[in-house]
Amino acid sequence: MSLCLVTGGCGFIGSHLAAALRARGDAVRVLDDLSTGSEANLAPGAELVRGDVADHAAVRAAVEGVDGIFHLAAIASVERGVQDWSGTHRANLSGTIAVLDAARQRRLPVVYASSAAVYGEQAVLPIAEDAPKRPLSAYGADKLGCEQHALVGGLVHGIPSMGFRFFNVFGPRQDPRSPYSGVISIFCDRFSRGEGIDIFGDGGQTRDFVHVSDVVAALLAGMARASTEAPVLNVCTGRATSVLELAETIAAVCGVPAEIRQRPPRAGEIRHSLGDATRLRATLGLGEARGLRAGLEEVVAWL
Ligand code: NAD
Ligand code: UD2
Repeated sequence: MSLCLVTGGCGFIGSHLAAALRARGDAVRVLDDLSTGSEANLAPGAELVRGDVADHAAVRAAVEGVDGIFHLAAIASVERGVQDWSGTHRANLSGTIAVLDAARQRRLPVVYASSAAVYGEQAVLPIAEDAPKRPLSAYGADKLGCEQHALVGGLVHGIPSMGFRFFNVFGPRQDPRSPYSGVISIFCDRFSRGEGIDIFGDGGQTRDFVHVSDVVAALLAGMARASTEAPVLNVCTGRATSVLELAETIAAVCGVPAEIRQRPPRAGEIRHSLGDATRLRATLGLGEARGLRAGLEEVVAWL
């Protein structure tokens, strides 16, 4: 049994990870400022340290006695990076540097969340890890910065790491009431309450929606593969779904007509995002990702 630190462990993905770690018998310490996460999400038996991941003293104290770090704390929204450039930078990039800095003395392995947002718009789909990185948002630029600092951490300080570029993650416990939340949680919430939804643009934009259980499987497997070469893998399904198709499927799951209002497109919005999962599966030995429809039914049942 080991002790793992999970930053952002009261959030959507972090809470599922913490629960999986507890279920396999690990001790878990969570560092979270509860800004978007909630104490109700804390995995049973996990210890909560309330603090800011960009506060070096708080992070240094939180890593005491731990065997490995899963770093998920961030302001997880492209839109919030548009509204609050400096504030999101502090949490998303300075927070990651604080984690790496705290890991360096004992060379603790760090598994951390990057994002498909590092790729920006790509001409060639699906997107493999070696594709050029052209972030179109502050959020994507900071996530790319996390990857570069992890590389420096390996080269200069001998810190083993593994980064994961999550595509669009969905599942239970993704907060549906925040305007910055993921599209699936918003659409499921609105349709299940008999309300209409807003689609930004024509709805022809596509995303690769990956279930949180597949993300947790990758994170768990990634800890054993952390290395000073700072590898980074996509976490995706290799299946594209348009936002319009998604809305119609969720309406069908909820048994309501799809009432859709078309809104102007979001500024700087990526049109198509589809990941290549070949390297993920080959490196970590993971199977086929979970299907979208079954995952949507689970989210609607959870609400
Ligand atoms: P979330 O908002 O549910 O969870 C983030 C957690 O971090 C919350 O509990 C929040 O309170 C905490 N937090 C935020 N700022 C903090 C700070 N300064 N100090 C301490 N704690 C802080 O988001 P999520 O969807 O679970 O995202 C987890 C990670 O995965 C993030 O790094 C995010 O950027 C990344 N990611 C998410 C997605 C997705 O589709 N959800 C996709 C790509 C990458
Ligand atoms: C980006 C990242 C993702 C993750 C996430 C964190 C890409 C391709 N993906 O997701 O990896 O880091 O940011 O926030 O960079 N939409 C509507 N109506 C709504 C809400 C959303 O039409 O009410 C559309 C939105 O315009 C977009 C799609 O749904 O085309 C997905 O939006 P999102 O906010 O769930 O995530 P996205 O793609 O910005």
